[in-house]
Amino acid sequence: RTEPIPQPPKAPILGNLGDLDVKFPLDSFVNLANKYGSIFKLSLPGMGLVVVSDWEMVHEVCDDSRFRKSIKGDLELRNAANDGLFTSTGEDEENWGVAHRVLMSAFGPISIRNMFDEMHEVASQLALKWARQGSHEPLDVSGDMTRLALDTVALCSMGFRFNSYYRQDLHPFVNAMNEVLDTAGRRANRFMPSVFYHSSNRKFKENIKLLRSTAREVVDARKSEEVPSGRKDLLQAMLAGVDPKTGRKMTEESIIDNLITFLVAGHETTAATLSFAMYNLVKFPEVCRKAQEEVDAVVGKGAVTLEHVPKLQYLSALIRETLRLNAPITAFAREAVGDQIIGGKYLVKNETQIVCFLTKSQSDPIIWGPDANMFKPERMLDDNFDRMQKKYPHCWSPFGTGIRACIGRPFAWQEMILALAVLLQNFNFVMHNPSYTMQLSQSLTIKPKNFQVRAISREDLT
Ligand code: MNH
Repeated sequence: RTEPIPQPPKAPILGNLGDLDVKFPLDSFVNLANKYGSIFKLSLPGMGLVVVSDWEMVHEVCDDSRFRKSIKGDLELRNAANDGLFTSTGEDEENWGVAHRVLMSAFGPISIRNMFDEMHEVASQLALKWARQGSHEPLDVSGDMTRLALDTVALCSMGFRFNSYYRQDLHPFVNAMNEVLDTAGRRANRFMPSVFYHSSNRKFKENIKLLRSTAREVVDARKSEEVPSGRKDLLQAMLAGVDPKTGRKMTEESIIDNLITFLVAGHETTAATLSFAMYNLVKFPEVCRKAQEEVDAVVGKGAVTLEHVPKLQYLSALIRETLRLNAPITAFAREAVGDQIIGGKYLVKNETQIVCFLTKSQSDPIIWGPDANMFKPERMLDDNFDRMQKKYPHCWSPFGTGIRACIGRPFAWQEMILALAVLLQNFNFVMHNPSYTMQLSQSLTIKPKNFQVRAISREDLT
């Protein structure tokens, strides 16, 4: 026997559109989950949506034999990145498989370690900028973390320098990318015939053209190097790699799709996580003190090195806890493969989109206890973390799940630990406006809005 999935009352034609604030959907989803429980459905023009938000249901929907990633929500972004890793439908597209297998080792531990020096260089640029602002100047955390993440991913993946800390305006590529992301987000929420959006459509296409031509120039320049640079980056791996399964190499189009994908998938997510981590550090002085003690003990006064990274375990726990409570990608989407019954009694039809809502599921009190909503890095120290992951698989899944999980996780991890270590080593931080309460902006990810700190140098910069 099945039961109907709870659903708010529907309006004619628009269905449940009125239940969503399309500019800032996160609050609407939290409110709906609080009201309707751990599973509810919405009918929107042209699509239906099931939202699950406790551990048990999320865990069930992560079963790759009954469900798969859905890209229904990313179709607009697919205009820019085509069948690149993030926006591909998956194993049914040959380019996904070839790119996945070629890139798995390029994103593996050895390659990531080779990127340490370039990551360090960008982190040092940030520290230098903040030192030069002096201790009275309010610093725009999300903005400067975005510069860090963008410059890092462009430099490490293809040797391209945006030099975001050395310019007032944004690099034209970055502008175009932001506009594409913004437009893609808004287009996904459009329910009027497309003729209403003519001029924005033209701009959208022009921006995508600029993204592709810039990426193509980088690829061409690499291919025609007179003196080989010897770089061992992601671009190099994509140009040289042969897929062991098909014997195929990645096509030039697929390489361009994936370069754009890395920039898009690799910058906002990492920048948002670092911004939330900074917020948690200034909000919880005790946590900040422990983190700083660890950095002082492990790193001391010299430069942060590769060897320090795995030893900074409290920092790791702090980032994990940040990703639990402030997952920058607030949900990932799955779809049923064939009709499925979930929760023992709810029927979801073939290809129905099911959204795993991390903002709620990762603070499920059944898993995390009565203090589930509190920020406590201690619960994320290695032993605890491993035990929780084993006992409740998917209870912490800010990087997605299964074969379509984030390929950039080790990259992001090294980059984030390094950046926080450099910052904590060099500065004490205070909230610029002590009465600031967290506000969020939402696009592909959520990020703190108008969050400013002041950075007081601990000593001369190392
Ligand atoms: Mn990342 C997929 C989160 C950093 C490149 N990433 C995903 C997914 C999540 C995610 C969630 C799965 C989305 C889905 O199921 O629809 N990613 C993150 C977070 C961070 C992050 C929280 C940082 C913190 N990601 C990065 C970085 C890169 C990157 C850095 C690249 C340099 N991510 C990807 C790619 C995919 C992905 C590529 C798609 C992989 C695939 O489907 O094959």
